[in-house]
Amino acid sequence: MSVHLHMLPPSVNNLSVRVFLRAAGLPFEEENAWGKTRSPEFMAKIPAHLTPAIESSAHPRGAMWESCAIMMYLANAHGLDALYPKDPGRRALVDSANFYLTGTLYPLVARATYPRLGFPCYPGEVAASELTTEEQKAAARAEAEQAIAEPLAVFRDYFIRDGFIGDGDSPSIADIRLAATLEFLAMNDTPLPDWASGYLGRVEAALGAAYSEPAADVRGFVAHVKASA
Ligand SMILES: N[C@@H](CCC(=O)N[C@@H](CS)C(=O)NCC(=O)O)C(=O)O
Repeated sequence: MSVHLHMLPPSVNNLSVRVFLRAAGLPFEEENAWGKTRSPEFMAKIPAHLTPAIESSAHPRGAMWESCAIMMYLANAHGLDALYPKDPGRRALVDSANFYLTGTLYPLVARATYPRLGFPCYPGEVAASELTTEEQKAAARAEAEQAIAEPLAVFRDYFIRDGFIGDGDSPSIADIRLAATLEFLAMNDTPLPDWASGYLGRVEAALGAAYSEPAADVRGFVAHVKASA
């Protein structure tokens, strides 16, 4: 049964699931959701109006969203233990890394990069507020960029060490999620640390075209934005 993926090509949240589907070898088709996420048809299925989102007749609601949850669901449904280890300890590392990414690292990445990418920022954040000056917005963006170093070092020292997240021989869903996220750090003034470039290269080499092909959409978008800045 084929998975129908609603996705936005320049997004790293979406890149995670696009890489996962290719690495998993599952049958899928992709639909570009640009301009559609707030339509009544889309919101009837996916009320959070978020991508990545999948439609699957096997799912109790027929559709779901959240990149990490989608990867966990499909890996569970198809017994993809190499991508999502069954051993409780190794799975705990993967889950912890994914929760830490979405709860701690990604909000900083979004605050640092979305203003430059031209992506909408979340209500209540400095970049989205009409109450702050351009200087204040730029200072807040720079603060977020600086704060990324700490969670990144946690990924290096605790989760990754010299291998992959979950201590397997090949990338897990948490490596896919982190590698995709690192793609947006090219928007920052701070260069990606050498270890992180090495790690990204390791994940990409292990996944091959499953990573490189969809990553080209993000990289092309980032290059375009940087060239137009
Ligand atoms: N935590 C979510 C974030 C999803 C998200 O923010 N999706 C954005 C694109 S990056 C989106 O689809 N926005 C469309 C909208 O809000 O209408 C995940 O990891 O999947």
